[in-house]
Amino acid sequence: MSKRLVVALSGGVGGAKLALGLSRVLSAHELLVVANTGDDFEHLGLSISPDLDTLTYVLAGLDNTVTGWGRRDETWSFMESIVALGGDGWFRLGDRDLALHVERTRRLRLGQTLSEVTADICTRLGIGVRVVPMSDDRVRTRVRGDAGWMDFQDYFVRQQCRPVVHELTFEGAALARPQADITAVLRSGQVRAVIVCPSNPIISIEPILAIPGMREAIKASGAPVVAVSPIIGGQAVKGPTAKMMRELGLEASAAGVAGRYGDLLDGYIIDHADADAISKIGARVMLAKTLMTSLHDRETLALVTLDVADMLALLR
Ligand code: FO1
Repeated sequence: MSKRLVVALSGGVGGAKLALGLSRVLSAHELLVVANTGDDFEHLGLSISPDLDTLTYVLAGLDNTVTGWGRRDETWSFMESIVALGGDGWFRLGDRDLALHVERTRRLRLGQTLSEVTADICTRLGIGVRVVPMSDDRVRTRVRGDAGWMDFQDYFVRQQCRPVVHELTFEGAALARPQADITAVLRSGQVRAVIVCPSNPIISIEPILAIPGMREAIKASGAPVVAVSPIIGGQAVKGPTAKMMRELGLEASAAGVAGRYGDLLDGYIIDHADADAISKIGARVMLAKTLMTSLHDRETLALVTLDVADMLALLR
């Protein structure tokens, strides 16, 4: 039985870069991308799934490479008008991006699952790779600051990550079930590797792992689990990862991230800048260029993750 399937766990911007690299070095049917949905929220009456959308746009080549989220070649007439009418303008929805949220909201209200809506949108955008939400059940990341609990996007976008984070919770995770394709693939006996993309471990990867049965299913798959550190030289490539980890009393370093994943990891890929961290990491460590600025970087790092997984499989 050939072990060809690769499962990638991803949040938004950083993870999507490696997901794109994997999609370009694997056949479409070999890759299943699992998206965090803890960032999802209802806004302006719309059901918005930011990490699913970032992954979709990146895999479709429609992403805004400057912001890392939303679509390129956008216009903003809707936002101008909604603000003029007294609506919220802090979460920027481009006119083309808006269509996706309106159409997803309509279909969800008809009773379709988030998986069904996502699969059809990916097909229509010409994406061959499978992109699935971590669960079709509702999970919402909430953040506790000095002023109390906040919804994730309020903290992340409206308040631009300024509040000091004391605690996080993934509301609904305890009752959520892993999305059906994830369970099926992990049980197939055909998984070559599980890749933890370089997303924020706290807000993008841990919601996925918080779903009952998810960690167990990953470990039971028999596939090597390889993560790429989202922190290079003590700094997150983008976003509040280091700040959040420090505020939560965690070590904001490549080794600190590995510590968060614990015994889940078989392999861990860190940047040459963090070579001193090797002695503090339990998993087998590979040094690589983990900063992805070009498409070639994305593909090269994707190949490194697969080579590390294949090597670990041989050592088993
Ligand atoms: N992030 C921002 O910092 N500002 C925004 O106005 C914003 C709008 C937005 C619209 C659609 C979408 O899919 C994502 C958007 N994001 C925005 C990013 C989003 O908040 C984050 O990517 C994730 O939630 C965290 O990874």
